[in-house]
Amino acid sequence: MNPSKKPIFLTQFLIEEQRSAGKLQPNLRLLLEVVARACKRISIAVGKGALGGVLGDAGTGNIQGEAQKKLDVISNEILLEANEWGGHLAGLASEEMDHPHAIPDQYPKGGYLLLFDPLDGSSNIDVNVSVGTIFSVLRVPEGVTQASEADFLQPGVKQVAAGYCVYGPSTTMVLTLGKGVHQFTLDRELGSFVLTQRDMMIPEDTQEFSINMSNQRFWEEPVKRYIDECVAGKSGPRGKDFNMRWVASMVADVHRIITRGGIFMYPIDSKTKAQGGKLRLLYEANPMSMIIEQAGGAATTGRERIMDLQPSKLHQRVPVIMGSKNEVELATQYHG
Ligand code: FDP
Repeated sequence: MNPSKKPIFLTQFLIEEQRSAGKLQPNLRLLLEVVARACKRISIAVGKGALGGVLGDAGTGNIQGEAQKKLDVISNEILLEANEWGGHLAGLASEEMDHPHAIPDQYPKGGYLLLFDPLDGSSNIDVNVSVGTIFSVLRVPEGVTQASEADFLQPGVKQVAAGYCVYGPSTTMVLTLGKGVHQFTLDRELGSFVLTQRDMMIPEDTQEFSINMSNQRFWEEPVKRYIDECVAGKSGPRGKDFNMRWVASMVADVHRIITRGGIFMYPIDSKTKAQGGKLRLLYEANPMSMIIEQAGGAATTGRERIMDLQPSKLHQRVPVIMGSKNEVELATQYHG
């Protein structure tokens, strides 16, 4: 951001998007503002750390059999509470809930569906490393007022907006409405998101890969080959040295890639094959794929474009390879 220029707040940015040839529907604008407000509350809760009494396990598990952290549960509740009354939604779905959350009877229903991973990177919460919120917005099928699970099963290409928030040294929100990717930074004193980068673009080439190397022995041949060649560096077939980064919060790893390029991989392996992969399609892989593609990158399962997949269940998992276009294409090509 140019400090001599007047800041553009998220509200102003969205109103301008709405005005420019009616690109952004008023109800979608309201939805995004409400999500941003909820993310500010999550950011405050995360930022308090041990002082807020919010660290540690909640003592419960989600549908995927993963232990829930207190902050997973708190973030989920913040997003539900913020969004259920506004009249812009016909349903919400979350990583932390087995089934979609119905809009309570007393509130009006709207034309959108909101899906989210309220706090991605749970293993990093207690150790003060960046975590984040990922969200995806779909249109509700025609004629539906109270959405059922089947209404959420839409391919990623149908998303009308997607975004994520990283709660790191600063809180940043990255957003796409289907035309470019824009970054906002939370001004903590003002309590407002300020536009800090318009039209983010991922470099097509990279020398940085991101994968959990401890899973190496479980990988399929194409992934082994791709990573072996990166590790071989200058003296290998790629003829250049690669660096490795693995935060283990997808939001933080993808944010780095959006900012300076790279390839992020959570491929299918023999450990996760039975469940279809590790990461969730509807509220992790799809929104991140939309953002990555809008920023000029690519996102595949190794075999197909992620956003073309027809989901078969709400908590479906998929293999993920995303980031700098030329690297994702090469890794995908190795899958034959
Ligand atoms: P987490 O389970 O801690 O929420 O969403 C799943 C995820 O984190 C991603 O954010 C992250 O990239 C990945 O899992 C980390 O997996 P590993 O524990 O295998 O490194």
